[in-house]
Amino acid sequence: MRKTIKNLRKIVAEGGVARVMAAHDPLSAILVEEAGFDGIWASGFEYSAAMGLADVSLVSMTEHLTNMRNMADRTSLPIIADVDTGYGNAINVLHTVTQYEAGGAAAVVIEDKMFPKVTSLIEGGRQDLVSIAEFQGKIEAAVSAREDPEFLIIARTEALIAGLGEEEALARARAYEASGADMILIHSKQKTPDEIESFINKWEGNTPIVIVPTAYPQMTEARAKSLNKIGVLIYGNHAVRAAVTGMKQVFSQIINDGGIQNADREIVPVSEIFRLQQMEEVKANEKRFLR
Ligand code: SPV
Ligand code: MG
Repeated sequence: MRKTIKNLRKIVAEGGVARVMAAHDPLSAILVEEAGFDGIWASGFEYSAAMGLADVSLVSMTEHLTNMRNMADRTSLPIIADVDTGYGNAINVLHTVTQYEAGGAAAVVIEDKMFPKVTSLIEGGRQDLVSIAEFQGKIEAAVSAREDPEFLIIARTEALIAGLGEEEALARARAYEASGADMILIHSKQKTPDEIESFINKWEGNTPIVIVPTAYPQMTEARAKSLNKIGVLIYGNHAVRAAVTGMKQVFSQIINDGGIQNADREIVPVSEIFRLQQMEEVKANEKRFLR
């Protein structure tokens, strides 16, 4: 497994809650690292959005993997790769896990939706899940495909998203833990943390819980920690939303001002982009090697 400056398993084993921020390209991944997060979420939603596409299994495994690999090349934080359904059945999962581990990920999240999937937070989305037995086969395939036992297999149940209720969510989580998942991601689109807190309070398994509190922002890190069972908190789409916010603001200012005279003062200087591109290193290498 690729060497990283933080270790998600260790943070969780020591009773911490790992804070993981979404990224959609290597530049946003670099900014995640510089900000001080514990890991990078190679989000399918963010990458789809960056491609101008809906998050409904339109981007291929190869595209998402290449983007994740580029992030791994440019950063040193652990990357949790969002591999959606694993891009097909358990046979596809074998290949997916092998490729993402070799590509530099520290973990994969595989969800129990049917391929092709529909993004979770959309109102009235078609949310079809595979059977518990089929998904257990996929988790077992993921566990058997990893080379390094430290590589994390995170099983994600969409039972609450699909409106199947807490009993079904708990039954699925228990079954996925029994199949060898290292952590369980439970997702909810309720506007308050109640649904997730109720699930977590009833969870009696040993595997830590992962949440993505996009829909219920009242779930602060302190509140997550107080529940005692959450190991990883994923900020699922805040990089792409911040990017859209920033670009909209600056683009409209330039249109309204008829030029860049005001916007120029409000955005980072070009020198900051040079720094992120490590131009100093390029210059040093030029001095050293160009003859
Ligand atoms: C993603 O970021 O791609 C996720 C989280 O899977 S969500 O979009 O909320 O389903
Ligand atoms: Mg996703």
